[in-house]
Amino acid sequence: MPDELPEDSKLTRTKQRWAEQGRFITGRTSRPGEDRLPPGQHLVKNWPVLDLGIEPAIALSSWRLDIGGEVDTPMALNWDAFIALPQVEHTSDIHCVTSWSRYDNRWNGVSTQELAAHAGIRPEAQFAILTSHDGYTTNLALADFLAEDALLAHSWEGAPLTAEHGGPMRLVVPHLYFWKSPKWLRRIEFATADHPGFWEVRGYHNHGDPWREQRYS
Ligand SMILES: Nc1nc2c(c(=O)[nH]1)N[C@H]1C(S)=C(S)[C@@H](COP(=O)(O)O)O[C@H]1N2
Ligand SMILES: [Mo]
Repeated sequence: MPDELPEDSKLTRTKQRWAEQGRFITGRTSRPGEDRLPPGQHLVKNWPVLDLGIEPAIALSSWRLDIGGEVDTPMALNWDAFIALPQVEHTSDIHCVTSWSRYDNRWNGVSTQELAAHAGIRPEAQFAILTSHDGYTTNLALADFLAEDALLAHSWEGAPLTAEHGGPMRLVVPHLYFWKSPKWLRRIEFATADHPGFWEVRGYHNHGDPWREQRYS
């Protein structure tokens, strides 16, 4: 893991400027179940790649997922231990804050609820603080992390998740904007206090609900 984040790229600076300007805000609200497409979003058929510009190469033999903080059993799962956990399949929509959405993504992996139970999450835990191999960070309230359809995904559409989309494993939290779904997940820290992540300190909303257009803070 890099000690420091990379210099903000041109794309990062552009997205930060959009946050300052309130780009893509429509002021409309809609509800899941009524409209499938959240306000200000447009549908794409392809799958854009968005990240800090670093694509870590992670061999399965050296892959580890650290789970720490407010848990009974801090652990460093290796790939075999991760894959041995009970598996789930969820199909969900992606909503990126830069205004594209993509329907019907079929994910396979381990549910966040399963993982939390495996580590023995303590009642003091209120937040999940996530750190990735490229230095990216993001933060989730525990209830969002533990959403029914949230999972640590290793496969998409029946095939291993490609490196550009976060393989070997990324988090998927479908009910929030996609910046809350870290690629190349390295560490989950269950914390009593919130720690805003990479985009949250650069003007993005702390919660990120697409149905309420929580794009920027
Ligand atoms: N590790 C990591 N995860 C990340 C990012 C990143 O830069 N690094 N970018 C986030 C953002 S802003 C988006 S929109 C999605 C993009 O995921 P995709 O490239 O698979 O479409 O990843 C999110 N997770
Ligand atoms: Mo994004």
